[in-house]
This record gives sequence, C-alpha cells and structure tokens, in this order.
Amino acid sequence: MRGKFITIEGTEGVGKTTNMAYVQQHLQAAGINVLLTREPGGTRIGEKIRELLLDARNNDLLEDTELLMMFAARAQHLQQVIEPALKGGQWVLCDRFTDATYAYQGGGRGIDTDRIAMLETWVQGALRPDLILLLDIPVKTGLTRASERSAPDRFEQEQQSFFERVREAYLNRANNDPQHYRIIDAAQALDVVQNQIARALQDILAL
Ligand code: Z5A
Repeated sequence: MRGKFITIEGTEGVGKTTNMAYVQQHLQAAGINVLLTREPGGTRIGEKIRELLLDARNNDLLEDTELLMMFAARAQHLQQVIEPALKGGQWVLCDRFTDATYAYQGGGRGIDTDRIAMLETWVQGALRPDLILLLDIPVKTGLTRASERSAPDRFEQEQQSFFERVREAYLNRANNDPQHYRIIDAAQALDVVQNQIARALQDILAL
C-alpha cells in the first residue's frame, strides 16, 4: 500500500525541527516506517540549491529565481526520494513543502499564487500532502526563538512585516482546507504542543 505524505510547516523558530523527531517516534510506535526529509533540500542537488537560497550574501537573488529554485529542488526531491518512498509503502515526513512556497514566495514576496499553482501542477502532478501540520506562533516569539539559536540566514534577515504576511498566508490556506491541515498552537510548552500533534495524527493513523 502507498505510504502517507505528512509535512510540517510554520514561520521561523516555530519548532518544526524539534517536533519532526516527535512525529517520527509517534509513528514508529504505531509500527509505521517513516522517512524524514526537508525542503529545500533532501537530495544532493537539492542541498546545494538550499545553500544558495539560504546564504545571506546572496542578497541579489531575484524573486522569480528564488521561486524557480524552490521548485527545481522540489522536482529533484520528488523524483529521487519522495515518490519512490511513497510507492514502496514508506511514510514520508517532510520539514516544509509547497505550502512554504505559497506562504513565503506568495504571501511574503507577493508573487501571484496562480504562477505558484502552475509550477505546483507541473512539478508535482496530482501529488499533495495527506496531512499538513501547521505550527502557528506569533511572529515575534518565533523570531526570538530562532535568533537565540543561530546567525540569521537570507530569509531570517527579512522584516517582521514579511513574516506577518507569511503567517497570514499559511493560516488562510489552513482555514480554507480543514480536511488536510491541522493548526497547532506552537506557542505553548513543548509537551502541550506535542499532545496537540498526537491528536492531529490520530485521524491519519486510523485511515
Ligand atoms: N522556504 C521558502 O521560502 N519556500 C519554500 O518553498 C521552502 C522554504 C520549502 C529554510 O527553511 C528557509 O526556506 C525558510 C523558508 C524558506 N526560511 N527561513 N529561514 P528551514 O525550515 O530550514 O528554516 P527555518 O524556518 O528557519 O526553521 P528553523 O529556524 O530551523 O525553525 P524550526 O525548525 O521551526 O524551529 P526549531 O529549530 O525546532 O526551534 C527553534 C528554537 O525554539 C529551538 O531553540 C527550540 O529548542 C525552541 N523551541 C521549540 N519548541 C519550543 C517550545 N514549544 N517552547 C519553547 N521553545 C521551543
């Protein structure tokens, strides 16, 4: 049987990386073999594209180039890693996917969502995540958490207003499609966040 595709999304410092391991443990405890991966990245070529995208020195990268690089990395990732795993019955847990493109390049940069949708169809065909865990947090809290952890990358150098638009775009998408999205209040203590995640996974585990 084909595996399920779960993605984790949210603005900066929301706790995606921290909670990837929790989701993995939770699924493994239910007897599910899960592959962890991330975007941009997840393949040799994709990780090289990621380096270019995150390098704070690349402040002359054009918005269209950024968008196309996200989908270039995604095409590589889908064909080399995600599709073969799902076809082989493995579940895939991905740290960010196309919702991040709608949120960052669409909401944040203001690129027309029709153009993003066109690339989505080209690169993904009909493939969409079965479940999107949207970790939501006030932007300021997330930026404080992220800044305490490492030097800012190219995206983290953006103004707070950019991340407010990103958050709004995420929440709009989630509120318009409650069947596929679960909004997690990620401002809570980690054990409370993880209880919400466990509840969000119940439905997909029951399928
Ligand atoms: N991007 C894009 O623009 N378009 C796209 O299509 C895609 C991506 C796919 C790289 O993503 C960048 O690519 C990203 C968007 C863009 N922008 N940036 N920057 P990334 O996912 O690799 O990078 P990130 O968003 O910066 O992730 P992050 O900073 O690593 O955050 P995180 O993984 O969500 O958070 P974390 O590392 O798990 O937690 C942050 C800190 O908070 C850490 O010290 C934790 O211990 C702490 N934490 C976590 N949870 C809690 C709770 N509940 N309470 C207290 N403290 C907590």
